Order: sequence, then C-alpha cells, then structure tokens
Amino acid sequence: MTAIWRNTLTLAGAATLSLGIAYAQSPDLSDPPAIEGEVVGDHGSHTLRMGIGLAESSPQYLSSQYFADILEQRTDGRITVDIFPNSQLGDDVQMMEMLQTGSLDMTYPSSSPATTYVEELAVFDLPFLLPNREAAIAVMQSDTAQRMLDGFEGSGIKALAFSENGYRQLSNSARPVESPEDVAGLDVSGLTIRTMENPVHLSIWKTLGANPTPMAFGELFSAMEQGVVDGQENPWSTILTSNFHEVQDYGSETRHVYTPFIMMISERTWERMAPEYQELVQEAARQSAEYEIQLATEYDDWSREQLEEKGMQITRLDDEQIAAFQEAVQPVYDEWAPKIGEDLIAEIQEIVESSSIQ
Ligand code: TK8
Repeated sequence: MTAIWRNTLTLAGAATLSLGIAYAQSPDLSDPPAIEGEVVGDHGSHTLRMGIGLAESSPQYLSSQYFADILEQRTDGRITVDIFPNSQLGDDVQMMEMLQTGSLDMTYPSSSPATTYVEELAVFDLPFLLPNREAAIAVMQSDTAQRMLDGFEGSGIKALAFSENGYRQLSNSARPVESPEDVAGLDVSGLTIRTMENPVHLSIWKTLGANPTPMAFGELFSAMEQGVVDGQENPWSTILTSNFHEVQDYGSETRHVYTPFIMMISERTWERMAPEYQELVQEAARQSAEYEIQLATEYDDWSREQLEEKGMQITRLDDEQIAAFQEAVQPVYDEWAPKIGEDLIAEIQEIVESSSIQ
C-alpha cells in the first residue's frame, strides 16, 4: 500500500445509520437457481458473521442470503452465515480492516474503497470505461479481474468474486442536472456532492466543477437529511432501497461509472477451514455473484420507475448530453491513466471491444 493512495484518502468517522425501514416492494425478481451438488464431508462447524452496507431488499443482501443458503444446504447446516445489513457493523473501509484482524469473517464492499489494497481496482473508477452491462460482466469474469482478486493475497483478506453494484447515477436536492455546466452550477451555490472514499471519484466531481466530499455510506442518509451534503451518486436500486428519494428530489441518469462489489472473507477464517469447505465457499461465492448480477440488472430500470412514482424528478440524458459529460471528464484520464497504468486500461478496453454488444 504506497503512500500515494494513503495520502489521497481521508477516512470518514464511525458509521451511524438511520435508514429507517428498508424499501419493502421489489420487482418480479428471478428466484435464485436451485442449489445443486452433494452434501460435503463433515469438517466441523463454522458460524460466519458477514457485514454488508445495503438494506435487506437490496440485490447485495438477497444474493448474500443465497450464498448462506448454499453453504447451509451443502454442509447439512455445519456452516451458517449471519448477515448484518445496513452498515450495522461499520462501513466498507472499517469492515475490510475487521477482516484483516479477524474480528469479522466476511464483507461485500464496493471495489472503490478497496483500491488501498489492490491499486489496479481503480481502473473500475475511470468514468464511462464500461459502456454496457455485457462489457462490465466480461471484464469482471476475465483473467485480468481474477488477477486483481488474487492481488489481495497476504493482506489478511481473501477476495472471492466480483458482482454488480451498478451504474452510478447522480442525485441532488437542489435542481435538475442535464449538463456538466449544471454540475458546476451546483458548486457555485456551494452545494456538496458525497463520494465514496476514493481519489478517482473525488477527481471526477472536482473536474466537473462540483464540491465533492468523501464519506462512509452509512453516514450518507443522515448527512443528506441534515443538509451536510446536497447530492450523491449511486445505482437506482441503492437510491431506492436506501430511501434516498426521501431526501433527494432530483436524479440524473449519468451512468458515469460502473462499480463492482467484491465478496471477501478473512484470511484467518479461510485458513481455519478444511480444503473441501474452502472449495465450497469459493463455488458458492461465484454462484451467488452470478445471481446478484441478475438481480441488480432486474432492479435497475424498475427502481428508476419506482423513484419517479415516489416523486423524484429524473432526467434521462441523451447521447449528446452523455457525450458532453464524457468530454468534460477527459482530464480525469489525463491525471489517473499514468498512475493506474496505460497497459491495464488497454487490457480492459480490449475486453470491452471483444465483448459481444457495443
Ligand atoms: C455500501 C457501499 C455502496 C457504495 C457507496 O457499503 O459507498 O456509495 O456504492 O454500495 O459499497
């Protein structure tokens, strides 16, 4: 972990969460695939504590529940997983640290706060890099991505699988945003946009002329409620299942970054498990990640419609408007491409090009 990344990041205070009741309704979601395979041998019992950031109705939680069900069924109840949603146990950064010390078994953060462990992950933070979901999935399931997961080795964290957080959309409580100028306009009136704890995201919003501030997800709802921050950016499903529409009137379909989630386990917990259990945990992580991507896909447009029904004014940007944002953030590439690595970016762009749909 080199100084360049540590210096750039400022860590938010402990997460306090007031999300209120999770959003009950959900789209006609696909049921999880049937759990197949033999019950594995008896290598003792494990109760895994898993902390996640999002609400019970989120694709992140539902797929984690599927992960738990696979382990319980395939071990005849010898491995159980207790899931703690809504950042109850801390934010992404804190929970990764808890995996390192062994005070938590599993977590499921966004890739962005994990760039302090594996710098290559920052490639996912470059704006407009992944034009569509097919390209994103092709990248997440590539050898390049597997190399990033392997990059955690020796850090105290074992990274098991990528899944989808999703395409990030801007929301704010001040006005509709249709152009980079509108974003810059947000700053003129001193409005603040919350970002994840990640230097590339800070650069994106600074470059667009906003006034960005990094903050833990668990603090975001109350910070918006109290007017500490005026805007934020997340996938529609997170905005809906975290009830952000209660404190955000405007949304803009910027799709400016596709953020993955990474399912992780503490290396200490992993090393306490028999090889057959390790194999099963890895398999279950991949299966639940595939299911999570499916759920996140089904939630995306549906959540946007729900938010509009709940009164959020959502601006859909046309190709020309998106192109204006792409042009406006070009300086982010100039700043970060040399640090992230031109070769890595080229590797990802090649996967994107070869993925079926352009
Ligand atoms: C939840 C976070 C969240 C992320 C963010 O723990 O912080 O805005 O998008 O999903 O990982």
